[in-house]
Amino acid sequence: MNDRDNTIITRKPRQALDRGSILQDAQRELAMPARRLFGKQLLTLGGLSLLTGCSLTDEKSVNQFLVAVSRLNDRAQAFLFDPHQLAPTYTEAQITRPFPFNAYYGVDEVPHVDAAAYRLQVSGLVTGKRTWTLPELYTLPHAEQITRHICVEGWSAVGRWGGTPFGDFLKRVGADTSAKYVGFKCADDYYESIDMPTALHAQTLLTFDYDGERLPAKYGFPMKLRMPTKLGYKNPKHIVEIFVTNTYPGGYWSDQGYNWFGGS
Ligand SMILES: Nc1nc2c(c(=O)[nH]1)N[C@H]1C(S)=C(S)[C@@H](COP(=O)(O)O)O[C@H]1N2
Ligand SMILES: [Mo]
Repeated sequence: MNDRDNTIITRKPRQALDRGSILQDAQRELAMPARRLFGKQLLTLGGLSLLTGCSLTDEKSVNQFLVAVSRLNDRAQAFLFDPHQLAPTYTEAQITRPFPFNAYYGVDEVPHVDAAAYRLQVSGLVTGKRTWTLPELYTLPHAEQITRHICVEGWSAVGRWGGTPFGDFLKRVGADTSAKYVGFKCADDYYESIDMPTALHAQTLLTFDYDGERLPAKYGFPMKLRMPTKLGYKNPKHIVEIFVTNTYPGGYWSDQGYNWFGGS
């Protein structure tokens, strides 16, 4: 057998093996204790889809992706994050109806936030520490997105959210955008935090609307942070406080030691 034949024979398997060994390396890295990692950021959908070779554009690729992700632990290194990578967007016809509800409790226990009494607290490393009423928030510049929400419990769905670009909001409140984290407290016992590059990502929206209507209680009234570059549980609903910090704030699921699939 000459060299040329050999090359032809091994080309495909070698590509397959490369992906396998990349995933194996990632798995090793991810299994390391969080304190040894560079930062405490969660592996992003973009990073994971690169590792798994899945495009995340339809049910089949998302399902393949979820299977691949199930082998990974839940911490990752910051280099896997590409702040310029955009998540796929969809058409109105591709919206999943009805859009699924999910929380750590049943739909009959959804918190009902009183619109008139509601105040959003903005705190931490911001020059504009203050509270916001809903009418004030509704006057902010508006953007819409139709994107896929991917839940680690094994489902994904396309939805349409409307709200204000979160990066612009952070700049408006004088956030220190060189800080590491943005944390969220919710009207239930949920809390989450995200890295600043994700907070400033072009598709990260502070949403007040779902499918052209005010966000209903089950989808997070009065607001849900929508990040198509992050898995479902990173998207806090019923937000009551937003704070900017350099101290890792954790999150409802990650603090219980759950990995990306461990929640239920
Ligand atoms: N406040 C709050 N936000 C939350 C949750 C929650 O239990 N409480 N669950 C998360 C999870 S795991 C998912 S999949 C999505 C579900 O959002 P949906 O009900 O709009 O589908 O909300 C996320 N944000
Ligand atoms: Mo989820």
